[in-house]
Amino acid sequence: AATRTPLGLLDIDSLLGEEERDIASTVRRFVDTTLRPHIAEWFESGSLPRDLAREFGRIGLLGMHLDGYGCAGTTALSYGLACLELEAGDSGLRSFVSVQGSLSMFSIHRFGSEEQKQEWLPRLASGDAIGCFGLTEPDFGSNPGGMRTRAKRVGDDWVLDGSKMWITNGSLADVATVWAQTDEGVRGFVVPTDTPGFSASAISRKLSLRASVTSELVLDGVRLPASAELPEARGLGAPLSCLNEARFGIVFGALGAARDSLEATLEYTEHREVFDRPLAAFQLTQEKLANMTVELGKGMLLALHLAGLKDSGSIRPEQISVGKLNNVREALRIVRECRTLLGASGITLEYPALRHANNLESVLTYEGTSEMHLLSIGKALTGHAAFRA
Ligand code: TGC
Ligand code: FAD
Repeated sequence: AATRTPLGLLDIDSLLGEEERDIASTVRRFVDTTLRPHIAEWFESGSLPRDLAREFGRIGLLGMHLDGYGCAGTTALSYGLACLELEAGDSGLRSFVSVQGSLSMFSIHRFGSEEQKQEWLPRLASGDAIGCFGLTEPDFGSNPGGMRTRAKRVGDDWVLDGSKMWITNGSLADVATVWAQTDEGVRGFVVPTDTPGFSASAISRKLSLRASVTSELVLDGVRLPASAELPEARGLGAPLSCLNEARFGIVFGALGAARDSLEATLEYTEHREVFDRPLAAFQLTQEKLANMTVELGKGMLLALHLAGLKDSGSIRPEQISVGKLNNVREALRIVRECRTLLGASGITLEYPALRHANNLESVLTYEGTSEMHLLSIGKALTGHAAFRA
C-alpha cells in the first residue's frame, strides 16, 4: 500500500498537480526500465555512454525548465521532480542533466546572444550536442572569484589561457561555457571544444560519481571571435546565478538517492530474517526506518516549498542554500543508515545504498560545499560575509 512507502506515508503526491505527477512517473519509468539495469555496470566501469544524451533529449529532460529553442518550458517543480527521479537511479544521471540544462544551456539562454542561442540551444535540448560549464580551477573551487584563467583582447578577438578542473561532461562536450578574468572583470565565453588550443582529459580513479565523466580542461591560446563572449554576463554574479539553477535541482535530486536507498532497505528488512524474525520487526530497525522517513518527508516538504518560491519568481540564493545544505546532508545520513541495515549485502552493487552514499560525497562538495551554504545562510542572517578572513 502507498502508506507503506516512505513518501506515501505523508501522501506527498497529493501536493502535486496532475502534470507534475505525470512527469515524475514518466521519468521514474524511464529510469527503472531503460537505465537502472545498466547503472551498476556504468558505476563499476566508471563510464556513461554518450548516447544517453539523445535518450534524455527524446523525453524532453534537457533544459526542460527553459522556454523556446526546443526546450520543454516546464515548471521548476517539474524539473525538480525529474531530478529526483534521475538521482533515484544514480547521481551521475542527474548530474548529466543538471550540467546540460542548468549550467550549459541556462548560461547561454540567460546571458547569450540570439545567434548563440540559435546555434546551440536546439542541439543541446535534443542531445545532439553536449555542453559543459567551466568555473572551478585547480586552486579555486569555493572561491571562484580568484580564478586565473584569463581572456585577453587581441584585435577584435579574444584569446583564452588557463585551466578548469573537475568539469562534469568536460571530455564529452561539444561546447563549453568557460568563465575567465578580463580587464573588465569576469566574463563568460561559448567555446566549441574543437577550437585549436582547447583540450579536455578525463579524471580517472574516482571513488564517487563514477557513472559520470569528470574532466580537466586546458585552454592554451584559444582564439575566439568577439561573438563568442556571452554579451549579457557581467561579473562573478553571472556564473553564480547559473549555480542557483543547478543547486535547485540538487535540492530535489538528493532526495531521490535517499528514497531509492530507503525503499530498497525497507523491502530488505521485511525479507531478511535475523534471530528468527524479520529484521523489520525489531524496534531498533523501526526507529531507523521511522527517523529516515521523517527526514525524507521533511526534505520533500522543503523542496516543494522552494519550488513554489522558484515558480513564483521570488526565490533568493540563501533559500536555495537552506535546501541544498539540508537535503544533501540528510540524504547522506539516510543512505549511510540504510547501509547498516543491509549488513554485508550493503557493501555490494546489488543494493543501491553505498553507491548512493559514495555519490553523495561529491554532491555534498560540488555546487557549493556544505560549509559555503552554511556561510551563505550566516551572511543572510547577520549581514556579515564570513567567507574571508
Ligand atoms: P560575492 O562578493 O559574495 O558575490 C559576487 C557577486 O555575485 C553575486 N552573487 C550571486 N548572484 C546570484 N546567485 C548567487 N548564488 C550569488 N552569490 C553571489 C553577489 O551579489 C555579487 O554581485 P555584485 O553585483 O555585488 O558583484 O562573491 P565572493 O567571491 O565573496 O563569493 C561568494 C561565494 C563563496 C558564496 C561564492 O563564491 C560561491 O558560491 N562559491 C561556491 C562555488 C561553487 O558553488 N562552485 C560550483 C561550480 S559548478 C559545479 O560544481 C557543478 S557540479 C554539477 C553537477 O555535476 O551536477
Ligand atoms: P575547496 O574550495 O578547496 O574546499 C576544501 C574544503 O575547505 C571544503 O570543506 C570547503 O568547504 C572548505 N572551505 C573553503 N573555503 C572555506 C571558508 N571560507 N571557510 C571555511 N571552510 C572553507 N565545477 C565546475 O565548475 N563545473 C563542473 O561541472 C563541476 N563538476 C564537478 C563534478 C564533481 C564530481 C566534483 C567533485 C566537483 C565538480 N566541480 C565542478 C567542482 C566543485 O564545484 C568544487 O569541487 C567545489 O566548489 C569545491 O571546491 P574545491 O574542491 O576546490 O574545494
